[in-house]
Amino acid sequence: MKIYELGPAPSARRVSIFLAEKGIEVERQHIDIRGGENLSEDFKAKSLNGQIPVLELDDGTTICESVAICRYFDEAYPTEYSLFGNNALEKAQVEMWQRLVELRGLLVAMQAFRNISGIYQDRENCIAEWGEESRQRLIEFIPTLDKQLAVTPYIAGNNFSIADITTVILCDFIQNLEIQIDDSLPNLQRWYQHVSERPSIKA
Ligand SMILES: N[C@@H](CCC(=O)N[C@@H](CS)C(=O)NCC(=O)O)C(=O)O
Repeated sequence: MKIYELGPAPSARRVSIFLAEKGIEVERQHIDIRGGENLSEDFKAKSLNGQIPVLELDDGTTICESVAICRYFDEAYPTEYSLFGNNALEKAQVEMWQRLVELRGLLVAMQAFRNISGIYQDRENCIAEWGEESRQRLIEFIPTLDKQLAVTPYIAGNNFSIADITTVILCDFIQNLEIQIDDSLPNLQRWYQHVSERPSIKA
């Protein structure tokens, strides 16, 4: 079993934090995404979305999309406490927040960064105005997280979950967009300091 990744890239880090939380170690292979290694036919044969991270199982089966990879490990290596929720209500709340943070937060942040910086202009049409619009939508979404954390200790409720992992990744990534978690977001600030102490996230 092997994970193709670039360690500090947000989607790869999401899987790494998840694995560290579960205490699972997996062989890694570095992929030079800036240099376009993920654009090769060999890599695209492994990854349906042409991106990292990709998990390759011993029988050659490959899985892309970071949450799908986390889901595989959650099911294949069950522990007493699941980061995807532990009863019907918790599972639905984790799924709801996971989707909200991903669709309204992380993907929008990535679109903003890619389109403003033009970092991947060798492989996609970058539209600066779309990047700015995405950045603005992200700024409008972030207070939703602060509001939620005023009433629950973690993003999806009383327990740390994959929704917290996605939110940590988002909070770190928005620094690339010059968006700060400032004093206008006291609950998000408190939560961020608290979860940053977890060994999985410190690593
Ligand atoms: N939705 C995907 C996003 C994956 C993604 O955006 N990967 C980036 C690195 S964080 C990548 O491979 N970028 C290179 C490219 O798009 O060419 C996931 O969660 O796995």
